[in-house]
Amino acid sequence: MGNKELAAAFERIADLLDIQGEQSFRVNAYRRASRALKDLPQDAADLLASGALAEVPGIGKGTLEKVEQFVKTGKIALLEDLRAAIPGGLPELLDIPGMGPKKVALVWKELGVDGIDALRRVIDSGELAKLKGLGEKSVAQIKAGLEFAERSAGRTALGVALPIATALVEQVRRIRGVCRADLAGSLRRGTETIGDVDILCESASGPKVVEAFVSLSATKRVLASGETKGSVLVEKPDGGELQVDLRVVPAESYGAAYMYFTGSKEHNVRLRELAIRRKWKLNEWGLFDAAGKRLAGADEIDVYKRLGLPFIPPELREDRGEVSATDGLPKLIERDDIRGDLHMHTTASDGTVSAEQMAEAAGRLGYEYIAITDHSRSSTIANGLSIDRMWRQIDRLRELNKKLRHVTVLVGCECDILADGTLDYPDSILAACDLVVASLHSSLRQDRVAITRRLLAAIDNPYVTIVGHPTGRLINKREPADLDMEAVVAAAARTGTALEINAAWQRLDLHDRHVRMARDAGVMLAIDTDSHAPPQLEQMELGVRTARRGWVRAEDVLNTRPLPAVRKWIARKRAKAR
Ligand code: DGT
Ligand code: CA
Ligand code: CA
Ligand code: ZN
Repeated sequence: MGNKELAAAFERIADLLDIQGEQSFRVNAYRRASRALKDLPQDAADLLASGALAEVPGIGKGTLEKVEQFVKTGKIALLEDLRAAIPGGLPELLDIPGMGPKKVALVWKELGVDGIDALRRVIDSGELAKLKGLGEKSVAQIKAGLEFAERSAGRTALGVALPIATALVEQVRRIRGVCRADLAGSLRRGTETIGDVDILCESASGPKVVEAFVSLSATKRVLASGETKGSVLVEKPDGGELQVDLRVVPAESYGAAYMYFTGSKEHNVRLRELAIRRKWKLNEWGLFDAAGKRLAGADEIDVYKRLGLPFIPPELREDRGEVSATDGLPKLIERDDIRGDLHMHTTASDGTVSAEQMAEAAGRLGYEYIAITDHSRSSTIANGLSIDRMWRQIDRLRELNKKLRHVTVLVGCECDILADGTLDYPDSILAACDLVVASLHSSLRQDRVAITRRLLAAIDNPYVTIVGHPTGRLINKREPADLDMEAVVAAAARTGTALEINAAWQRLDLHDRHVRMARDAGVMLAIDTDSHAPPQLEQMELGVRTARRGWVRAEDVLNTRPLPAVRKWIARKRAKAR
C-alpha cells in the first residue's frame, strides 16, 4: 500500500465532491492533502505510526483520520460512500478540457451521461446542444475538448513512460542470452508522449529471450510472442496500460535495427532515399550495396557514416532538416551543462519543503544556484503570497543566503499575469527580486488577440526575466492557450526576456517546435523544473530532452551560465528599460 495509492484516493474524493457540488475550499483541501501525500519522503503508514504525519503541511486532522482508516482497512469510508452515489465514469469527464464539475453534474443529472461514451452519444445526437443551462459556446468547447481527449487517448506522457521503460530494459539486460539491450522508438527520440515502448536487444537465442521477456513480472497481458518479437501490456501508475515491444536481432544487424526502430518513420524514409540514390539498400538488417554485400549494420554510427552523414542525435530524427543540414548539426545541450534551476516552490506557497531544503537538494545535484519562485497573491489555490508576505519572503531568502555555503539562492517569485495583462505584484516588489518568472495561470481560454497582448504586456515589463510555461498546456489534459507564438518569440528576442522550457512532465512547455522557433530567433531559453518537492528537480532531464528536440545548444540556455553571467544577463534588460 503506497503513498501514490493514498494520494490517488484523496484526489478521487476531491473529484467526486466537486461533482457533488461541494464548496471549493473543501475540495481544494483534499487536493492539497493528495499532493502532500504523494510527495512524502517516507511511507505514510510509518509516518502515521510515529506521529510525524500530523506535522506535514497540508495534512489536517480530517486527512489524518482518513489515512488511518486506509492503513487499517484499505478503504476510506467517505470515498466508498461517494463511489456508491456517483457513477465511476464521471471523474474522467473532468479531464476533458471545457468540462468543469458543474457541467459534469449537469449532463449527468439532466441527460444521464455517466462517462465518455455517453458524452459522445449526446453530442452526436444533438441532445447536448439542446440542454438548457449550457450555452452554444460551452457546447462547442466540450466538443473540441472531447476530440482533444480522443486524440490523446492511448498516448503516455514521456515522464510516465521513461521510468517504466528504463526499469524494463534493465530487466531485459539480465535475461540469459541477452548481450545488450536499448530503448528505441519515440522514447529514445524523447517525444513528449509515447505510443508504445520499443526495446531492442541482441541475442543469438531469440525465442528463449522473447519467452523470458513476456514472462517478466511487470507483464499484465501478452499480446504477441514469437521467434524474434514479443509484445506485452504493463500497468502504469495511474492504472492505465502501456504496450512494450521487444525485438531480438543478431550482432551484425544491431546498428541498422537500432536506427530503424528508433525512427522516426519520416527520418527513416529520408535515409532510405540516400541509400537508393547510390543504388544501395537500407533496412533493419543493414546497409547493402547493389550486389547485396553488407556495407554496414553492426554499428549505428557506421551506417550513418557510409551514408555520408554524421551521427544524428536521436532527438533530431524527425525529418526537420537534420538529414540535409549542410552547415552541420548544432552541438546539442546536455544534462551536465545545467548549472542551476530558476523556477521552484517552497512551503511559502504550495511546495512541500523549505527554501533551505530545496537548496540542499540542489546542492546534491551539483547546482551552483537556484531561484526560489513562490506564487503571487492571486494564485489563491496555490497559497500565493500577499504583498506583506512577499516582502518577508524576500528578507528571509536574503538571510538564508548568508548561511548557505555551496548553492546561491536567487530571490524570485512566480508572478501571475492577470487577465488584463498587468502583473500581480507592483514593480517595487519585482525590482527587489533578483529574478521574476511571469506566468499565465488563469483565463487561459481568452481569444488569440487578447491572450497574446496579455503576454506581450508582461514581456515588456523590465523586471520580467522569464515567461513561465508560456502556453499553459497540460499534456493530454489541457490544450495550450491560443497564442501568436511568432509575436511572443519576437517580443522575447527584442526585450531580452527568456522563454521557459518547463520540464515538469505534465507540461513540457514550450514544446519542441516552439523551442526551435525561439532558438532560431535568438531567444534566450531557461530550462526549469517548477519543482514543488525535491525529487521533482530531477525532471530537468525531460526539459533538456525537449531542448535538444528544438536543436538547442548550451549557449542558448540561461541556466547553463555561471551565476555572474546570469546576473549580468538579467541586469541588461532591467538597464535597457531605465
Ligand atoms: P510511438 O510509438 O507512436 O510513440 O512512435 P514510434 O516512433 O516509437 O513508432 P513505432 O513504435 O510504431 O515504431 C518504432 C519505429 O519503428 C518507428 O519510429 C520507425 C520504425 N517503423 C515502424 N513502422 C515503420 C514503417 O512502416 N516504415 C518505416 N520506415 N519505419 C517504421
Ligand atoms: Ca513506439
Ligand atoms: Ca512499437
Ligand atoms: Zn511554478
